Parts: sequence; C-alpha cells; structure tokens
Amino acid sequence: MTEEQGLPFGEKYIPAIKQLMEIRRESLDNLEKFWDEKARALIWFKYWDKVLDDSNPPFYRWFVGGVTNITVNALDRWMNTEVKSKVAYYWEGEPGDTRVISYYELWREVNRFAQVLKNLGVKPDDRVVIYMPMIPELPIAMLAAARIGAIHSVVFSGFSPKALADRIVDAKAKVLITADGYYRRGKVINLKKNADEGVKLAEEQGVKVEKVLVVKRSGLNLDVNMVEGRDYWYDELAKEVPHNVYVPPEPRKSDDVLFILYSSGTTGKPKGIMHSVGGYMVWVYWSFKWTWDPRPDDVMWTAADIGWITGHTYIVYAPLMHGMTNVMYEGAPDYPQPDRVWEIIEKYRVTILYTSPTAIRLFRKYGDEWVKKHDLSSLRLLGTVGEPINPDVWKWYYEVVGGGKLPIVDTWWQTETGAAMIAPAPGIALVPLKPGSATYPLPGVDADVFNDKGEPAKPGEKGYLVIKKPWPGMLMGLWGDPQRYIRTYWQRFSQPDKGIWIYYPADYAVKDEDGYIWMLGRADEVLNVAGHRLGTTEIEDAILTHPAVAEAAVVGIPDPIKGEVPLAVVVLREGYKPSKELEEEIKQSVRKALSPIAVPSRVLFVNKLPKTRSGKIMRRLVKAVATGAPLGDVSTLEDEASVEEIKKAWEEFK
Ligand code: 6R9
Repeated sequence: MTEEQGLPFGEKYIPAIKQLMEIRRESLDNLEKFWDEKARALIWFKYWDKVLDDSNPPFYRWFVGGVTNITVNALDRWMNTEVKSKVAYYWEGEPGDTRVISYYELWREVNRFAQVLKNLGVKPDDRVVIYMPMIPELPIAMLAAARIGAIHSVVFSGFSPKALADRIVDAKAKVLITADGYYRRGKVINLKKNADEGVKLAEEQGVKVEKVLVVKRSGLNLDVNMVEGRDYWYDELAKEVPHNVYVPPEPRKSDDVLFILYSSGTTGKPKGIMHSVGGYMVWVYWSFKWTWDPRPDDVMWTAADIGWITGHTYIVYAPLMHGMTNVMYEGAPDYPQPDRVWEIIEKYRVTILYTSPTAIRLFRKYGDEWVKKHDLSSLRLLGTVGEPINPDVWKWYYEVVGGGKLPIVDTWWQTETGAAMIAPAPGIALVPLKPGSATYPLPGVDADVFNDKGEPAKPGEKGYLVIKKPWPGMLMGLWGDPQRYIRTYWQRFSQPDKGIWIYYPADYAVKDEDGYIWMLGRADEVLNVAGHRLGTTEIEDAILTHPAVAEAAVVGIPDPIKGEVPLAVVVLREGYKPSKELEEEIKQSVRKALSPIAVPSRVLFVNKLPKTRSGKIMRRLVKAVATGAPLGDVSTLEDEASVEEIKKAWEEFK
C-alpha cells in the first residue's frame, strides 16, 4: 500500500487487516459453528436443529428447526431495558412537521396495528402489500405484519399504478395498506388515487384485493375516495382496539418467509426476492454491528426510502435490533433548499449518515458552501451504497462532509444479499481506506473475483464478483419462480455435477494486490473498445476528475472500426456552461486519467441523467436512444424528461 493510493488512515491501521483476516478465516473454516454462536445473540422461541441445511442447493435453508419472531428482537426485547424510553424514530415531514416516537410507543403502535390486521382477517403467510410514503406508519405496518406472521411486500410509493398492480398480482395479495397522500417537493401527492387504480388493474388480471387499509398522513386531511366494504380508515379501526392491546408474536419457523421485495431484472417482469425469518434476522444484525459499530448514543440516518432494501434493513430491522435512534425523513433531500440534508443532520445531531453516490454527487454539484453553513460535528461515520462511488466523489465526501477525519463506509450489497457484504468494518477493525474500494468482505462472506473461465482472477485482472459459500441473509429464492432463481444467480459459475455452487451477483469487480475489492458496475454494462474491455464506471470516474462535471453516464455505441466507442452524457456543476471547448477538455481529462482508448467519441450535455427511482443511472436507456433500440421497461425510471433530453442532444449531434 502506497502513499499515492491515498490511505487517509495511514500505516498504523495495517494490523487491522491482519485482525480482520483472522476472523474471516475462522468464520469460513467453521461456517456452521461460527453462525451457531452468532445466532445466539438473538432471542428464539426454540433453537435450531441444524445451522445450515445444504441438502438441496441452491435452496439453502438456515437455522432449520428454529422458531422466532423478528419483532421480539426489534421491540419486545427492549421493554425491560433503558431502551424502552429511548427515541426509535425522529420523523420529519417535508414541510417541517415532526414526530418523535420512543421504543415503547413504537411497540404499542405495532401491537395495535397488528390487532387491526388480525381483525381484518390477515393470517400467517398471507401477503400484505404495503404502498406507503415515508411516514412512521410504514415501519409500523411492516412490523405489524411480521408480528402476526404475514409476509409483507413493500412497493415504493413513487411507483405507478401499473407497477403496483404487477406486484399485487405476482404476490397474490389479499390486503393492501396505503395512505391518503404525502408531500414531495412542496406538492401533495394523492397516493390513494394511484392505489385505487393499481387495485383495479390487478383485478383485471384476476387478483382481487379484498381489503384496503388507509392510513392518514398526519396533518394532511386529504379528501379521498373510499370504496364501501373494501376500504377502511386505519384510525377508525384502531379506535376500536384497546390502546394497550398486546398481540402475541406469531411463532415463525426460521425458514418461513419474512418479506418479499420486488427488484427489477434486466428484462421481463420484476423478481420477487424472498427473505427468510431467521437467516435475514441473524445476518442483518451482525452485518450491521460490524459495519457501523453501533453505540448507545448514536443517531443513524439512512437517507433512503423504505421502499428499497436499504430502507428495509437500515431504517427498520437492523437499527431496531440494535436499539438505535433513527432519523426518518419524508421528502426530497434538497427541498426547499440544497442544504436540507445538512440542516437535518445538525438538528438531530446525526452520528451516522448513510446515503448513495448519486445523492453525494448532487450535493457536490450544489457546491461546498451549502455544507459548510452547518455544524456537522456530531457525525462519526459516513456511509455509501447503491453504485460504485467515483474516487473524486469519495474524496469530496471525505474532505467536505467529513472534514478529512471520518471513515467512509462504502458498502457493497444487493436486495438479494439482505445487508452489507463487502465493507469497511469499524465494528471489528477499521482497515486503511482506499477511495472507491469497499475494501474487504465481512466475516462469513466468501467473496472472490473470477475471470471468464470461472478461475480466480489475478490481482488487477478485471472479472466478476462471486460468493462461494452460502450466508444467512441470502435470498431464499424468487417468489413463485424457482427456475428463474437458479438461472439468474447460480447458472453462470456453478458446477452442479461436482457439487460446486457459486452465487453470481452480476457485478464486475477487481481485486488489487492488497486483496481490496473494487466494484466496477453491473456486468451488463461493459464496453469493448478495439478489443479493450472498459468498465463504464472507470470512464465515468475519469470524466469526474474534471472540475466542471457533476455526473456522467457512459455507454458503448457501435463503431465500424473499433467495434464499440464510448459515448458520454454529462451533467455540469453549478456555474458551468456547455461548450465545444469544455467537451474537448473533458476528453483530455479521460485521456490523462485513464487512457486514450477510453476517450468518448462525443460528450453530450444534459440537465439530468436517466435514473431509477433509487438513484441508479439507467445507462441502458442512453444506449437505447443512441442505437435507436426500443426503450423497453421504463417503470423504474424516475423522470421521463431525462430521456427526452438525451434524444434531443443526440439528434443535434447526429
Ligand atoms: C443495496 C442495493 C444492487 C446493485 C449491485 C451493484 C450496485 C450497490 C454498491 C454497488 C458498487 C457499492 N451496488 N452497492 N456497486 N459499490 N457500494 O443497492 O441493492 O438496489 O438491489 O442494487 O447495486 O451493482 O449489484 P439493489
């Protein structure tokens, strides 16, 4: 490890690597023993007969024979401790209204909500679709479902009625929980209207939702349409339940399904990713402990929507199992001003901020002044997730937000993996950081990088990330589609005849000489320029070294000579204007930072990149525009205007 690789934490942290390696080796050599001990940190009604049942790969089952309920570990366990009176959620609405909910109040509310669901006829294993904005009743509804053994499936509130219908139909849901509306960028969104439309579309496809439970977003008083005999106001039903009702937690088998969360695949219909009761519980508890090193006075803010896995794990289940105080925010992070995020951190004395590269790029684009206006001295860890973080963006986060003092916890994981898999682990030993690398796999995670042939890649050789051993938080499968589960995740590198099963996340990665893992983006996004394999992320990183660039998306377009050439679409930082000169400068930056081969054929300037609603750049759409291919499924697209803009820029260029 050398100086120029930029090790903000210096040589004295190198023994940490040894320590981490020892714990990892021990965990992987004795996988079942390791997890057997770890799982005992949680409360079970009955312990398991077998830690890992691997008799039917790749359908691995964890803690088989064990019986528990995750809400006991998230709530009940605190009721005779100091945590009982501690704040579970500081909630802030976009207009600035607030609610403070203690662990005791949360436990009470969950019991009440659970009783209402029971009264509506919800039974264990029933699927309850939750289509709600970021209000406290969202985690309450999830926990209430889990308490009575129902399977929740949260659908992001920004999704269209059609996307909602597809998920209701696939899950065959009987009950939908929604809300009247919410605030977004100063506007009131009538969510119930979308919910109605979704229910109608689902019915047309043969799945009839029997009951719709509607929560009032506090203070909104939206006038909504209620269908007699189908729709119920939550507050009216809750009034009929005694305030101090206690609903016994339903005993759940460890390998029962806790929740389904839909994630878009590369093609076709969304995948219903299933997580288990016991395995998910144990894994997210420990993964959280290792990555965030939770302390009693922490205030954690995971600035994500609970409609995504990041919100499930890091706003709901893991922090509650650690008795942590959380911030939950309803609205846009830059509304009404670009410093809303920094204001919230200052106000609640947030100690851990967990956000995404896309958000960090946005704040960087607005400029340092907005950050510097606020006292961020409460912060002690800065996290990132969702996409590879460009080294220049990492450095900005580190210097400007962290004052050059706070570790950046870059966490690689997926909906499928339940919680962070590769990440610096201050809860074990903080290894020296390298900007842009998520560092090492956590204990119990047998991650490696394979080449095309399925052999371990050499240091520095680009390949595919693989996970060679099962882990408790792995998905159980895809709801209703076991074959797709095998095809998507296990076909690429497994050798079933030899009993070798390798999980394939579909991400490019490279390991350096020190064994650090660098994620290079989705394996469906790679360029082959004159026989050179280039990751889109690498070129984007190079573009981002130019001070005028806020964001960049790179795709490969066909070229008669080189096979493929990079095309860049760029958003500029405040204060810069598009020009031919700037385009040349940006190309020069790529030449200098990466290689002449990687220089984009053109740089198109736009105001906005096409992104998913969870902030991932949809390079596929840029490519479709440039090649004239059909756009395909755009249900996850955040703003259609972004595609129109690229079309226009592309037409002008042609
Ligand atoms: C948690 C979440 C999963 C995909 C994953 C990868 C990308 C997530 C990353 C990262 C590089 C990181 N990804 N974290 N790439 N560095 N720290 O985002 O889940 O929405 O299922 O997306 O996100 O490509 O395969 P999900």
